[in-house]
Amino acid sequence: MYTNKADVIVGIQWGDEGKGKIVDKLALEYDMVCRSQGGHNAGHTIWVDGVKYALHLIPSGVLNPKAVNVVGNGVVLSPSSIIKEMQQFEGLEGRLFISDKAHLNLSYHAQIDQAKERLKGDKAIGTTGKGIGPAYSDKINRIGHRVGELLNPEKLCQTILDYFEQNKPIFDVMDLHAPKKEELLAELEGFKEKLAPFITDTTQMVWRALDDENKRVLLEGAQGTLLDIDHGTYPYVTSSSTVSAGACTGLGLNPKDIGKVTGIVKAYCTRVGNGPFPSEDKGEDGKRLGEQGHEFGTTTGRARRCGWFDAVATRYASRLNGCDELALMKLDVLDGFDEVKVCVAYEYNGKTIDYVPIDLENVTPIYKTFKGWDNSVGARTFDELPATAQDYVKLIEEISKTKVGIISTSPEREDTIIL
Ligand code: 2SA
Ligand code: MG
Repeated sequence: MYTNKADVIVGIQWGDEGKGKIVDKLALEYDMVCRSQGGHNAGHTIWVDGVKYALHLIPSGVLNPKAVNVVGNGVVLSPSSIIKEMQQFEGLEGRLFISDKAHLNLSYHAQIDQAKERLKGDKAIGTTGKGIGPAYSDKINRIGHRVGELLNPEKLCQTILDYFEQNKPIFDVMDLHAPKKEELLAELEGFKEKLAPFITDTTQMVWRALDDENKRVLLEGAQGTLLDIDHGTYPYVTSSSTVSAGACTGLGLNPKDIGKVTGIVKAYCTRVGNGPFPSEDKGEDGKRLGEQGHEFGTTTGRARRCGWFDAVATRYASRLNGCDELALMKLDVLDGFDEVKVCVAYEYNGKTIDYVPIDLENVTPIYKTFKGWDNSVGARTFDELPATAQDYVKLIEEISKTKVGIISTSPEREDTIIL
């Protein structure tokens, strides 16, 4: 039973670890690529034969003509966003499937998200403003609407109008108004027309692919472990389970279905939005990391906060996800620094600790400093790396207690070291 397993790719930091490069490569080797959580707050850009594709909700397997792509029940789906994304591709029917149990993320969710952020002032989370939190809140609150309901727009339209009626006092505070019935109905009918051929019971599909068809299945994570709703830096997190276990509930899989777990880490750290970030460098080095690493969000274009590699947080995240190995991305961005640092422990309440406490904002990082190196860029074997860069990688393995299996030394697909 359950001999054929699904492999998982998961972000180990605060998202933007460079999952795109790994997933693009792997998507060519898998028959099915699935998303299990998040929504159009995720995003990466893929270049194929000089053509640029922006992906937010559609799994990366879309660029492999032989792969089937699944948007699982754990995702919050913005119909307008996925319809726009779909326009980049031809012949998606039979290659893209959306779970009828996924929850709808509609335009009012984004309005609520943005209004709540405004009302929070300087306590704002720094969300992407895409309605992710409100859509998941409605799901957990049992007042959400599921993708399958799009198949009956009349009924869904009425349920949404009732929802606005029932919550009117709350929406009044936020200055939000119910959509007009005719406009809402027309919009929902448009969604049905475009999306109906793709809506199905994806749980059964994934089971069939694994159990009966012996297909290779990849589960593609979005965001990162430190943004996980339970295990991240709450409340400065996203609203979904970003860890590998979340990939089970988000697709209808069981823990025995999971095969290899690859954690993606960047050779330094970044985060967008607010919240604790112990190894952040607010000085020249942080600025330089941002410039050399082109650290601007693909979804919102925001500049990312930058800092040094946090090996303590990596060990925590690796244990949470059950990582078999780490893929260490963007090592070349560290080229040219006089010194490179790794956070190896925290000082917390006067003690040295090696774990991630609940109040991460109250730790001070303890660093090991390396003399910098110049030319890791483009290395394709471990031996080609400068000696200090090799030591850097070995220290990361040692403290995070996880093997580094892949090292990326440039955005080019070939500039990758496989260990
Ligand atoms: P939200 O909009 O409710 O999910 O925002 C809550 C927090 O989560 C952060 N967040 C992200 N941080 C980095 N990258 C994100 N998406 C990546 C991208 C895609 C990826 O490149 O756009 O790596 O999978 C992402 N999505 C949400 C957000 O900044 C808030 O701190
Ligand atoms: Mg990204």
